[in-house]
Amino acid sequence: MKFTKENAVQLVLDNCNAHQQSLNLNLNMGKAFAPTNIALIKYWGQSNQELNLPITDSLSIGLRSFGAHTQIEIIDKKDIVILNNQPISEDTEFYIRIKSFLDLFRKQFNYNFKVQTWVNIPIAAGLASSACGFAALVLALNDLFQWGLHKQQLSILARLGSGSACRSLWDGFVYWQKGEDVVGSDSYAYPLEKFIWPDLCIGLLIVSKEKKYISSREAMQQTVDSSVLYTSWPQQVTNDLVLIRESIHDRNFELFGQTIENNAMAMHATMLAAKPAICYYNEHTLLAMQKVWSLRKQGLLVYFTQDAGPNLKLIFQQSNRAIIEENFPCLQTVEPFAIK
Ligand code: 2P0
Repeated sequence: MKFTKENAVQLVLDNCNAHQQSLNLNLNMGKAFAPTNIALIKYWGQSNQELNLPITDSLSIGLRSFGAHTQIEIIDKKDIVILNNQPISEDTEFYIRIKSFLDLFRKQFNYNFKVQTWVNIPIAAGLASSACGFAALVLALNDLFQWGLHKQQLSILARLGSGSACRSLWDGFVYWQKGEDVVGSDSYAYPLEKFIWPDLCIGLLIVSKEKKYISSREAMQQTVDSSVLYTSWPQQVTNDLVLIRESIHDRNFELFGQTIENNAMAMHATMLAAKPAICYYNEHTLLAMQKVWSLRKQGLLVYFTQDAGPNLKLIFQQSNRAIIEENFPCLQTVEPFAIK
């Protein structure tokens, strides 16, 4: 019998006795914030599409001030979804995705919900808005029903909404272990709390706010199924995870930047070799990359990473912030480890 998302939800909730705890509804309203995350060593390719199980481990960084605030209430009639104060129509992909996710919980909790989310990043522009969105939704459900679930379990639930959402429950460096269990009970993320890097800066370089032309989910599958370069990807990730851990441990910024940039380029190379090719760059992306390379040639330590969209995230240290912002006037800089 196929193990479904519903089975996976039931497994998590049964283990924590959530049915009983749900009798303590939190005044019919749950609230939460989840930061978006940027993958430094990417997740690209699934071993199980139903459960969003990844082929490799991955490592990300939480963006603290950028993310999703979500509020969830129980209502009488059908689900209402509101994004940034705009009601979302029922025939949109966005509404259907949220509703389908809520359906996973209706076997245990047969309610309808009003979900309001405020996201302060461009939607669907490769800045992981679905990651923080699903993470915030799961946290808000946990608050509403007072499940008291451990973050590990919440990470599993968030993964069922969107793979990278399982990493969006923490600030700082976060590691998603792919796990070995075929039903995903050990495929969750956890924070690398010991490691902080106070002068690390991430600059969001938005070159386009357009919706991506192919979803990450489809693009991943197309790459796994048809790209001859994909066979080398798991080994690339294994090597890069060793390098990035070493660089974080030693605060070796050059190794850190090189590893991240190379990992992103290698991921996009696997996509370019897919049939048909998947290309998330546009001309502005390439110009920005060339500018980064040219600045590096001049001795400035700046690197980039790119996800499933044309935007770049620049990586640099606080000491170079002013000069980098001068070179990229529209850059939005985040300091993931600055003291709150
Ligand atoms: C990541 N990405 O590790 C990789 C790197 C994009 C490139 O996870 O289900 O947001 O489409 O929301 O998890 C993007 O995919 O997938 C992703 P969907 P998800 O962050």
